[in-house]
Amino acid sequence: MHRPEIMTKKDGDDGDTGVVVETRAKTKRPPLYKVMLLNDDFTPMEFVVHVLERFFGMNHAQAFELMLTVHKKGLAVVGVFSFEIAETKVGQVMDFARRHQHPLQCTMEKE
Ligand code: TYC
Repeated sequence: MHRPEIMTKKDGDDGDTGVVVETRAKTKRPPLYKVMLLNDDFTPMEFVVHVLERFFGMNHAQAFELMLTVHKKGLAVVGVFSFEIAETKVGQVMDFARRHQHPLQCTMEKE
């Protein structure tokens, strides 16, 4: 004779409704910031080349080429960094230019 099967807790029913919702923590990458150098008519070319070598780790040829790009185009991105690093670079360049009484401007912008 057939009897209905009753599943009791001790038989392994966990009490859940059986719907599995997958949850995955969203890992957002931190935003990046472009650091830009602006052209002006007064800052000496050699000074800008020195800035690019000193604060952006470029060799002389790379620094000279990028300085010429800024000179011709008006501005150029000289690096892309996290907010904190970008802020530090801008501060270092602005401070260095001010101490040497050059009007060189360095800014940052969210990418
Ligand atoms: N235009 C400057 C000059 O002719 C050189 C220069 C280049 C200045 C790049 C600023 O970000 C700059 N002396």
